[in-house]
Amino acid sequence: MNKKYSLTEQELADFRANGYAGPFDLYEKDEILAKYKRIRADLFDRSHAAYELDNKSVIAGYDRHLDVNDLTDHVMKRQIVDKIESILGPDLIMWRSELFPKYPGDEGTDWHQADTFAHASGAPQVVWPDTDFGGAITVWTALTDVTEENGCLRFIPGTHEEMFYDETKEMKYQPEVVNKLEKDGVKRGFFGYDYRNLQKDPNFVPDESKAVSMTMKAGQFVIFWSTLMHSSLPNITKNDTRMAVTARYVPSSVKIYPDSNEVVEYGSTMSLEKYGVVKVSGDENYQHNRVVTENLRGKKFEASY
Ligand SMILES: O=C(O)CCC(=O)C(=O)O
Ligand SMILES: [Fe+2]
Repeated sequence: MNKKYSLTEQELADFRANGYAGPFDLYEKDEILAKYKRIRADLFDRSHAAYELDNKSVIAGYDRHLDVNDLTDHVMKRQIVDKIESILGPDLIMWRSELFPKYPGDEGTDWHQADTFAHASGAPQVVWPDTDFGGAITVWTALTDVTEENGCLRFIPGTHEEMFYDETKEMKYQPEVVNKLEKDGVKRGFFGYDYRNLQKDPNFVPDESKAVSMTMKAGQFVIFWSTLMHSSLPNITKNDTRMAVTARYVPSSVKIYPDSNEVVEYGSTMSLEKYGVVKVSGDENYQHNRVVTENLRGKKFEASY
């Protein structure tokens, strides 16, 4: 069905070939500035957050759409959801959001792909019904301007249909290596893991000559398959923090965290007691996921423009 913000035929064809689409405009400059200010303030207040964690954990940035009202609205925006529908069809859930800050001096995010998202916890978090190759559509929204200097995303177009990593291999969590690892003279790691440990072929080297930089204005978003080879550059600025929020979408038929009550990764344990997926469009007639219709402050998940 053609919705107001659907991908055009050409955009869809390009998305299928490249594994990503965008950047697209979502928020005006003044709007995103005001929103980012509110979000930043609200993030400090964990009184209604889904997970009890110390603030230092990477996963403290998970699923704040479940308690930060601006993020609750954000994940439901039709400018985003119409485009995801063009790719995945009408019945959609959003299962995970994450905040991705890169502060001045922070390492880049090393090259990776995510299919089942088992990479850090060891247990599949995303299980498609009829295929053992799934992943999620990630929408990465810039809350600040994003440049090559402050840590923009990088993609290797067309790599989304073959996994170069085996997420069932183990990686050891070593928070002490954050900002310490270098690869080819570039500071990059994976939030306390070394993603290279998951390579199927230990000699595999991503072909960075084909990589493209996603420089973006605050308020824009890009869409990509989580199975696309992606990374980000280090933030080499002195005082320019880059901040992004991702939201991850799959068809309603996909099982999220099957048979799990908690998730252990990045050195923390999160209980799924308050967790639920968000129905963003169409029907959710499956019984396999707990679905939430409002956030933990009582604000409804409602479609809006
Ligand atoms: O923002 C980053 O540095 C990494 C983002 C990422 O890996 C993702 O959204 O899946
Ligand atoms: Fe990623």
